[in-house]
This record gives sequence, structure tokens and C-alpha cells, in this order.
Amino acid sequence: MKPMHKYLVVASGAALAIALAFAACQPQSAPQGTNAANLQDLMKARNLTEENVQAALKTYTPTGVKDEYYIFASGGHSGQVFVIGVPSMRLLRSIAVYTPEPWQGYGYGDQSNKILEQGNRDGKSLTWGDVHHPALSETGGDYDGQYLFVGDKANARVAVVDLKDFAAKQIVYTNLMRSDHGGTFVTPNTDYIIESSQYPVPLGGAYADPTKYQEQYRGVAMFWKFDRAAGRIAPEESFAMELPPYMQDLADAGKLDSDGYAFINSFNTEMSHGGISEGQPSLESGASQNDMDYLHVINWKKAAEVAKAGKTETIAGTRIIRLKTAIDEGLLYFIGEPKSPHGVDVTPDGKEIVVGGKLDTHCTVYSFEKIKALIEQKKYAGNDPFGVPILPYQDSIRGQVEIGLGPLHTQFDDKGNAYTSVFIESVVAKWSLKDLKVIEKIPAQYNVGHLVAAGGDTVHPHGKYLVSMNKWSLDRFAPVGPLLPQNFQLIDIDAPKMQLLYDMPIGIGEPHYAQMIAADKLHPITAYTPAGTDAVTGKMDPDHVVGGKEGIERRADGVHVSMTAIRSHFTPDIIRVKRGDLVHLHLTNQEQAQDATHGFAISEYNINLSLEPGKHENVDFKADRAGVFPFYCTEFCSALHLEMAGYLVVEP
Ligand code: RUQ
Ligand code: CUA
Repeated sequence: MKPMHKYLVVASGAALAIALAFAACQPQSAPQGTNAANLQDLMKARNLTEENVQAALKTYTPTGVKDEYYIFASGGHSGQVFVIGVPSMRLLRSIAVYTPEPWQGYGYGDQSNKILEQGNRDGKSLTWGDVHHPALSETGGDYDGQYLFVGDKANARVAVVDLKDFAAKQIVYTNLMRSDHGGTFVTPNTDYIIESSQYPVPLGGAYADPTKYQEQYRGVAMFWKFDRAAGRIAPEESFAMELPPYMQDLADAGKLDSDGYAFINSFNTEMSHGGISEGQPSLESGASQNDMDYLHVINWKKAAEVAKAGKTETIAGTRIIRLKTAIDEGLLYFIGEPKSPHGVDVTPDGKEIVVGGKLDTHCTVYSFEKIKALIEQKKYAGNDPFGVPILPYQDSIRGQVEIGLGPLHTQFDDKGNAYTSVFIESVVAKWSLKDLKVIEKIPAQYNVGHLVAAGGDTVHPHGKYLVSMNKWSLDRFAPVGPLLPQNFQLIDIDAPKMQLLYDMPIGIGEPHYAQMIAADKLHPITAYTPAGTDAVTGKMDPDHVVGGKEGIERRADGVHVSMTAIRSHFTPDIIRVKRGDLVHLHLTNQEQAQDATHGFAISEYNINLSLEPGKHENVDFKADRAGVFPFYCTEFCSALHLEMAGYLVVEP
């Protein structure tokens, strides 16, 4: 069936040579468009080595063949999520979350506007977000393919994406924080989605001068309760924990042995607040004085009980466990961690926690068993200025791995190996969890931030593929002006030696973290069924339109236009209103056939809907401009697509 089979799974150069030789004497069985002789010629002409060809054969995915994995990559300040197939590295989709996006009609109809409006903090319209860390929903510590959560660092928000239709369904935020970074991370059964703040502010959005930083600014860890049956976060069942004004960074949830705990890194335990032009050290140098910052160890299961018992205060509408309660109830502990840590990653067995120090050359491996014993024995090395017990560093760790300059994030495979991105040295380091020794390094082009392996943060990592998510691409691609794409590099980690397979430029956003899930875990729908479904609620829209029941009706609240779309016409195709009318457009795509998407756009009215099969959309607008305005279908849906059009007639 698959024409590439005879070349596939070429494990070594020798085997490749055999494959090529085989092709050479079997010209009649060579793929269409080549023959044996010119395969060699082709290599020569394109200046390809055997290793190149081998890499190509590992990624090349013929037409119609689907990818084995999906990557869900954060889109950085594009406010979107990118879905990429592996091993082909084909961009499959973007998912608009915090940013209006015309192709998806996101932010141009009432349903999706409502989602964006949920994220308007205190009524302030926000049209972008900075997506850093996507988290797939988990069951028993493995991705279950149902939901994706993404955080917005810039505005401290968390969004829920339903993987049935790859669409955003909810945005939540708490006024306890104004920026986040330790989010989103899910607990092993997705009971909670963890979001922790990055830059401390006065709790609840109060005012306090930066010189009052230590007294009045605070960090926060938010535990958003996920209601899986509803597919939504339940803010009223969620709770927060007050943290000292260190800058909390990445987080991870414990699993298996460490289930019930969360781990959050921090920097700036110096509590520097900047003031470079006010006689203070810059934040950069002020925050880099201490040799150790604090790994936060939080017993979230116990914290949930404490919150349930009502030992909280409500600030700005959110229940919060105050710092003193957290200390008294034994919910929060600190452990030293080397200089300016960044990534914190729990090993697949849940027994250890790996921390990468940006300004250190090591990864530090903490033992959860040791941490737990120290907590039980109340063996503290002291307290921080706020009274949080500090566990002795040396007694908490199993050891350190000498990684290289600037280790950041770590992922795992199925063979007991860890992979750490090394930013300054610009390599991916593979090391053995057992002996804490580096096995191999592979250069990244250039300056790898996050990396992602298949199932790489679950209890059952797959190994196989790893993507190095590089911040700089410099000389890798044809020049496109001063703003360069990021570079995703696909690496084969199944082979005895890591092999770079493919470079994928990302010229639509700056991804941070991503997660890679086996494609067979996802079961997306192909249409909204029955026709007339509201894509956000998943229910029939009360204003859905059935074929034959279309019409235009003037009511007290304005003109209601009930319209259907089906190849290749809108009914009605003339909308007559008077200038100043409020128009309520109700539009149902009657199609159920896969890929029979229509669009709906009206000239000069900034209206643009995407109507996937069966989808119903409502949009309200004021007919404030007199004249005749064409509307048309924006998706090339049929041979008569150009004829799928009509007129909005606005009488003066
Ligand atoms: S960050 S490159 Cu995850 Cu926001 Cu580390
Ligand atoms: Cu419908 Cu084009």
C-alpha cells in the first residue's frame, strides 16, 4: 500500500546502501517519478548525504498518510496554539484562544466573542495573550486526548480548549495575579489545573509602591478545579495559595509516588523590584545575588481539604489560603535550588524532581522520598523571612548532573533517559536518570528553550521523537527580514545515536512549551450534529435555522434574519433593512458532510464567520451605513462557490 515501505525503517547507513543498491537493480519498482539511477543522481544533484536521505525517509509522509503524533505547541504572543503532525512536521492547524483570528471566525461572531469577553479582565478588552505552557488533560498521569489548557503569561489567564473540535471554550482569570508563568500544569487526573504567578503584585489588584515590595507584593499559586463532565473550569470550586514575593516560575504536578504534590520554581528570592534609574540595582542584577533560590513544595491535596474546611479568605472574589495558614497547616515547604532555576520536571515514576538552573551548569535531581521524610521529621534547615520552613538541600537531593551551560527544561523517554535543553550551549543533552551521567549531546540551531518528547512528561513516555524548540534560527532559512521564525527541530531519539531529521520554521508566533500525544488518542468530530449546534455550548442553538424556515422578521429588539447556508447558496440572499436597524443574524450551516465549511462575510461591516458543517452562529450588528453591501462565502466550497453570495441592502 504505502509506496515508501521499501525504504522505510532504514536503521543504518549500511542498510540504506543496500536499499539504494536494491533500488538500483529494480528500476521497475522504484517510486513514480524516479528510477534507481537517478536516485543516486538526485542525491548528487541536491548534494545530499546518505544521512540526509535517511533523515528524509524518517520524516517523509506521503499524501494521504497521517502522522503518528500531534504536537500542541503554544503560540507565544500570537495568543494561539499550533497543531503540528509528527514526524512530518506539517502544520495542521492553529487554534485561536486569546486573539481574534479571522480564518476561524474567532472573535467575529457572538459565540466566540463571548469567550474572548470572558477574558476581558475587569471589562478591559484584551485582544492578545502570551501562550506559554499547554497542558493536555490526563487520566492516571497519561494524556487522555480530551482537553487542552493554555495559560496567558501576559494577563494571567487560563483557557480551556475542547479537543473534540479543537476550539476554545472558556477563559478564566483571578484578580489575585497579573501575570503568570507556572501554568498550565494538570494534576494526574486533571482534578486541578495549576497556574502560578510570575511577577508579584499586591494581592487583588491593590495599589502599593514598589518600595513596599516585600511587605505588600505577593506571589500566588492558583488551583483551578476542572469539572470534566461539564468540560469547564469551575472558578467557585477553585482556590489559591498566597506565596512570598519571589518570582515563581515553572511548575509541575507530582504523579504516582508524588501525586498530591506540586512543585514550583522561583527566582528573585532577593526580592529585588528594580529601580535602575531610582538608585536601586536593576532587576536583572538584583535578582541574581543569591546562590540558591527556592523550590516550592506544595501539598495540594491537603490544601484542597484546608480550603474545603473554609480556612481561606476571599480576596477579589477568589478563595485564598493565606501564607500563615499554609505554613501552620503544613502545606508549603521550600528547598534551595541552584541559581536562577527555570524548568522543574517530575520523572515518569513520580519519584524524582529535576530542576534546571539557568545560571548553573547542573540539573539537580531531588528525591521525593527524601523530601517527604524530611517533612515528616520536621527536619528544617531554617525558615525564610516569611516563616516558610526550608528543608535541608543536601538531604533532599539524590545528586546533580553536569549538563552544560544553561540547562532549562527536561523531558523523558521510555528507556530511563532524560533530555535537557541547554540554552547557552545550544544543545539537547541526553542523560541517564540512573547514573546521572550525560550520554550524548546534539547541537540545536540555535538556543533551545523548551523541548518536547512523545508523552515526555507523562507516566508512560514513548521515546521515539523529540522536538527541540529553538528560539533563534539565524542562518537556517531563506531570509525574511529582521523578524525571524523560530526553529523546531525534529530529532529521532529511538536510534542509538540521536539524529536530527528536520527543521520546521515557525513564522507565526513564538512557541514555548508543547506536548506531543499519540494521534490515536484523539477522536475529533467532523461536523456539529445535528445542524444548528452552538459550537461553544455543544447544544442546539435556540435560534438555529431549519431549511424552509428561513426569513426576515422585524421585532421589538430589531430585525431578525434567519439564514441557512448550503452548497451553494444562502437563504435569504437579500437582506433588506433600514439604516440604524439593529440586525440579529442567525445563520446555520445545513451541511453534515466532512469539510463542507462555508464562510460568511459582509463587505465593510467587519463581519466574518466560519461555519463548519452543522455550526450555528449568531451575530448582532447595527446597520449604520446605508448602501448595498455584498455578502459572500469565504471558503471555496464548490464549483459555484463564487455564486454563494447576496446583498445586504440598507435603505437610507
Ligand atoms: S518558558 S524557554 Cu516555559 Cu515560558 Cu522556558
Ligand atoms: Cu460556501 Cu463557498
